[in-house]
Amino acid sequence: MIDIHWPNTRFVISVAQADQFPQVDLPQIAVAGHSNVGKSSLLNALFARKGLVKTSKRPGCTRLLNLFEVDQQLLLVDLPGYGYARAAKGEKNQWRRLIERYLDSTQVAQIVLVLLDIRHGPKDSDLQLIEWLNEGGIRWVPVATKADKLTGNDRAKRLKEMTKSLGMLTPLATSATDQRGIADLRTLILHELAQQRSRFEDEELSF
Ligand SMILES: Nc1nc2c(ncn2[C@@H]2O[C@H](COP(=O)(O)OP(=O)(O)OP(=O)(O)O)[C@@H](O)[C@H]2O)c(=O)[nH]1
Ligand SMILES: [Mg+2]
Repeated sequence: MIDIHWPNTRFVISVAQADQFPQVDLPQIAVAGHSNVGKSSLLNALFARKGLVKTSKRPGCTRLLNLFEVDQQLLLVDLPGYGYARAAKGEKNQWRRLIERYLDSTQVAQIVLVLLDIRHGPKDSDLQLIEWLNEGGIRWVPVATKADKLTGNDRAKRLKEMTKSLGMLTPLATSATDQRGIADLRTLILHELAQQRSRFEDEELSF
């Protein structure tokens, strides 16, 4: 099992265009989801580094892909949020193209954390993303955010509903505010990476 010291994270680069992606030979975890769902906050919680990733009350804060290298072993990618109602249509398409080009760009193990607000998700745009990830054969894992906003009963009820609409996949409930689920998310990421790695090794062996 890989061991990662999460606070040993450094910001690498912000990318506005697909041709600026650096060649990085590390497994990559991308964080995707609606604008304001809590992507940047969740990354700060994961890194245990307050303020390393910029967050905002205003939706549409993250408009570039921001790349973070964790303990020289992993690349975490903060993707721009989608579904931001006030963005111009042209700009929305540009975001989508950028995200798609990023996801197409790498050959190494890649997992997308699909973030869903525990109170509302998944919306149509989330389901579209999931469909597209499935079509592209990209591994994704659902993560519910802002779990501190609900009490125990409501949380369980919402998770059950989300599980149904995701085709019986249960999201991991997390909160960047009270740290719920953050340790589990770290474990989940390491587990996924170990699985991806052995899958890659199997594929290489079969050539
Ligand atoms: N209560 C609560 N609020 C949260 C949590 N995570 C994020 N927020 C708040 O939600 C707002 C948006 O958080 P961000 O992390 O900037 O969201 P984002 O998905 O990165 O947004 P964009 O960059 O605009 O796509 C901020 O006001 C955060 O303080 C959480 O776990 N609990
Ligand atoms: Mg953000």
